[in-house]
Amino acid sequence: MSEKERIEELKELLNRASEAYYVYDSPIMEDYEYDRYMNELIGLEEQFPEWKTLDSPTNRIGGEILAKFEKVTHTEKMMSLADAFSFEELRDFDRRVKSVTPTATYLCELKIDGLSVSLKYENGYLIQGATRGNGVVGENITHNVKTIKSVPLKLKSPLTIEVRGEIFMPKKSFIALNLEREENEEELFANCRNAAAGSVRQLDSSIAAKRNLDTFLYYYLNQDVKTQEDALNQMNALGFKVNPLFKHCKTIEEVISYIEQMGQKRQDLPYDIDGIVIKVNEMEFHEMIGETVKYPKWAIAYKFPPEEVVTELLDITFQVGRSGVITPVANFKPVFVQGSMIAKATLHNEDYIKEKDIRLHDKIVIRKAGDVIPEVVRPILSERTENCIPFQMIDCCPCCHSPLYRAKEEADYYCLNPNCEDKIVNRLIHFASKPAYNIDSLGDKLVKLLYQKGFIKTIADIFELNNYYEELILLEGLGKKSIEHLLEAIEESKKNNLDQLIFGLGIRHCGGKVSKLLCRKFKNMDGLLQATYEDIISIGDIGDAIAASFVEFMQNSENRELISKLKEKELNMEYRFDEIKLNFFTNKKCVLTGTLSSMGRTEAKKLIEGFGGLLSESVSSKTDLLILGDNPGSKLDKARKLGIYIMNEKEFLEKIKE
Ligand code: 3BA
Repeated sequence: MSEKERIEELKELLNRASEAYYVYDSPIMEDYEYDRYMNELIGLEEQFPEWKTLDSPTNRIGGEILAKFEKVTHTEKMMSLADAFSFEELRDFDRRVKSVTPTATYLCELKIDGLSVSLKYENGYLIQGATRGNGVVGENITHNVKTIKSVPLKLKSPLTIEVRGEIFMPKKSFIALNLEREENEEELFANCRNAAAGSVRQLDSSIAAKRNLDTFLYYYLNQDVKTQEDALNQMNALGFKVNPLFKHCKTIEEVISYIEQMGQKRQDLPYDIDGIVIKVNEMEFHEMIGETVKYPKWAIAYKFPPEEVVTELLDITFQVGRSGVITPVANFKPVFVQGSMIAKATLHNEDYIKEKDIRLHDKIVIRKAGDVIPEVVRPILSERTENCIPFQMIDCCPCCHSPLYRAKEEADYYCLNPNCEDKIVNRLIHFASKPAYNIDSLGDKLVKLLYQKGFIKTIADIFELNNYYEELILLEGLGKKSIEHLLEAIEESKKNNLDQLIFGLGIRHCGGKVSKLLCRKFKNMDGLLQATYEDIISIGDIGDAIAASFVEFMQNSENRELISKLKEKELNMEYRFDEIKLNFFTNKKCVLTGTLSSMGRTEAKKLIEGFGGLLSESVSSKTDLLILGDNPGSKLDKARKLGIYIMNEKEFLEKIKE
């Protein structure tokens, strides 16, 4: 056999083996065998580079590095899907479909929480992979797509076709990736989809190659297939990975029972799904039913309500907040909820636990209601045993052991000891945090370390750290570089606007919004120090409790001393009225639910406030608009009931740019 023939044989063997393993889930070759053939092929291709072809499995190793992403115009617009959040909306969809095509049936598929991709093949060879982009123009990600093991590099027949589907990261791979990133102190991915998107958007394909991405295809373009079910089967026969859990349903009630069934199964699937896609199965009906500019009217995506997961309550621990408030925390067997592994959730306070009668060792239901904070929904009473112990509130601070105090009419217990270490550390952490004084590189862990080593106790001490350079660089785990970076960041932060400082001080009831209002009114620190209760009330938007607590703080001699030290350290004490650019968001009260894929909450808030708008926490009749992120919470229902304008992320990004 010639070397050229051997190369052909090896490619064939290896491609068939990985197809069996990655697409059809039925291995035909041992790992060591695969590795041996692969090494042989690598060697031969090095010797005869002219014989390396597009379908060589060595292409999957990656290594290609782009300077930038090329744009690609899709041959046919990549549409999106209309959403439904209730079975009623599905029945409406069914009525609309049946009014046009009374004999239509439905093909239901899992809605994979990944990112859409289009794959093009010429004479059976993969020639292009592209992201959805805005539907018309996407980005060329061929170099990364080639590294995904379940994507065939060569089809079983020499066809020129396009297929579309989803790239995703399995839950296990996501968890492993985040663990690794945590060890390397890299930023964590919020969920599987962000991890997949982040991997595909790498210019260096050897990164994507290591990320263990996978695919499910569900759209076969311009082919002569009679039904969606046929399309799925044909794609699978060509070598594409197709999710096997699809179901053909004759009626919408059958669709609904499939949805309920899959809702049960969701937790046990090895990948994240966020709903079910329902499509009219008969292709001939698609054109008759038609489409809007955005989405086909023959398909709809049912979105699951926030995922609820059952786990076991192992322990209830207590946290001491910066105000001294004691928060009970549920510690449970780690579970995967909506894209991340969690092991803890707040229990709010004693009353919350007693009302729900949550007991130690209970089986409990956990939910992450769009808004990233997980909560304990309820105990499962049917699974309660004698080993489940009723909750007992503690009476001493878990940190300093001083007796706790609960005010009448209030649900919370407080530690009143001003020297309680947890209180002090959490005050410092709050000050340095992103929404407050935003000192880059002074994160929670470093604050704790600096406190434990005796470098900082008050906020003013942070601004003295530059006097201890020699000592700081000797701290374990920190180098010269990171200390220099920290000191620079602290110096830089002194220019921060005054409302950030006021918020950072951690005055009771005085959040970011109130801090801004106060600064607008009193202009500088001296104005704020002199403000009376009446002055503050006259602003209008600030209530009784806030005004009282603010004045009390500013009159306290220790606090006044702290502020004068900060003045000495030359922190900015003047409020800069940022020039406000007027646009759509000016004077609008906005609320955000769910997570945005393009930015975090803090960033969205900054943008909106930059235009003179407000981003508040909860929906009320005063809310002007709701910005809808992924995995929305109950705010969405409320906004709908109140008839509040709902804006998706795309529209938000467009309006922000105007
Ligand atoms: N089916 C996402 N769009 C989907 C082809 C249509 C469609 C989806 C789907 C429009 C999933 C919108 C973006 C897009 C390819 C357009 C699915 C899933 N069907 N099973 C009906 O699992 N996430 N997404 N992607 N074309």
